[in-house]
Amino acid sequence: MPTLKEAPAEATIVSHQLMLRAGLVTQTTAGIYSWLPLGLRTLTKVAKIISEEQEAIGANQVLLSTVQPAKLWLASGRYNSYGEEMLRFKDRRDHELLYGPTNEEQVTDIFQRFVKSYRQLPQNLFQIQWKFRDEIRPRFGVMRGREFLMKDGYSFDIDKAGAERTYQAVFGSYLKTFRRMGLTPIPVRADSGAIGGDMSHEFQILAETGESLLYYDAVLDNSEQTKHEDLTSIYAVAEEKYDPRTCPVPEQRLRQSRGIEVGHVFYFGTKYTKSMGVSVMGPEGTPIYPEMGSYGIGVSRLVGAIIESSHDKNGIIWPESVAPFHVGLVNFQEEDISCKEIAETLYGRLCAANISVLYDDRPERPGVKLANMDLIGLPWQIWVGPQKAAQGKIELKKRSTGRVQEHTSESLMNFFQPL
Ligand code: 5CA
Repeated sequence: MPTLKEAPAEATIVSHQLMLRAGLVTQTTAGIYSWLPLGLRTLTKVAKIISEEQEAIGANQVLLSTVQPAKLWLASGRYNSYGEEMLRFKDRRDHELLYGPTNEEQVTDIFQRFVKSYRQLPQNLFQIQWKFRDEIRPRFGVMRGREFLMKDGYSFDIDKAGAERTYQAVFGSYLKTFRRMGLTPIPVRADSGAIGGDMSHEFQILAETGESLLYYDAVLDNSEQTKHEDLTSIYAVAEEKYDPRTCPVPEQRLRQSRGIEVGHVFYFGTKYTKSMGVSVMGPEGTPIYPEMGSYGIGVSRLVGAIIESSHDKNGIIWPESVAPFHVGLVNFQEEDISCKEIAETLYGRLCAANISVLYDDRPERPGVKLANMDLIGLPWQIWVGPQKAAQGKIELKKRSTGRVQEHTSESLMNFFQPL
């Protein structure tokens, strides 16, 4: 847990500063990061929530290789158009390879090997895998990296109606996914850019430091109760698409804010199946081109986005669902026999109750330990100090409110494990 007192000068936004100060990541080279123990624990929790919500809509997890042969992209026609963002290289046999920036071609190729009939449709596959995009301006830490972790999903349906149903199912799962991380997602109608296609939404998290400027209907600020069908159509667009003359939202209800794009969904029909010549036998005995969509979530970017939306001047405030540990146990006086006894007994009991605990028994000053605990932002802190210990008491602090309560070991265990 290599925490830092000061943020390195290169970090200009709060999430980047806090990720470095709390020792979540460390930079390898421009736009490329290594994940340290605390950061990896949160990244893993974010990935797990995403996987659970994908599985809940019937998608199956796979893990495709990061390296792809150029020939797949020559087949779709994207090898030349994708440009300098693609990291290309040759192996010792002079074969052209690339590090995947996205995987539409590769997944379509795999689909073709195993799916031959419309009876095997629909198929929905997803993975959580590293991507490389040689961004011109990598910045803001993991927010716009060159190497980054993405959840990418790909669906194949028999017809347009089926593809639209899948698109809607993924749309709904994204709302749930982001809400489980304590975020309020704003679905924004979008262009499909390099992925191509007919229908597309971005999922944006409001934040002052976001790279996109959004115009949206104020009802989206409290969209928790709004039905998902309405959310696909309530007005929200990025700056490039905003036109005051055609904007349907009355001025007093129009909001303007910056946002971080944490997800992006695309429906693009037969774009890849046609260009790559991938068909299946249809119900009429003639081949049909399956209708596709692809669906991305910025997994590593989300860690930054969550911090951007949940912190204070002292540090990160993790939502419980993604916190690296549930509780931080601070022993103020590691040499004091009764403090040590209380802290270690509690540690054992909490672990046995399946509550994840970070036990700080370093020989540091109490002030340093408390500042560190606030910085790393675990939802709960348990303080064990000699004065309270003499009365059989310990203290419990809730990071999000700052409120401190006195407890006995028994009442504390009941608090965390009410059964
Ligand atoms: N093939 C589609 C969907 S699977 C695709 O690649 N979509 S994407 O380009 O929009 O990327 C999906 C998500 O990855 C984005 O919404 C964003 O959250 C994240 N992302 C994209 N580029 C970066 C980057 N340079 N650094 C961190 N995250 C990124």
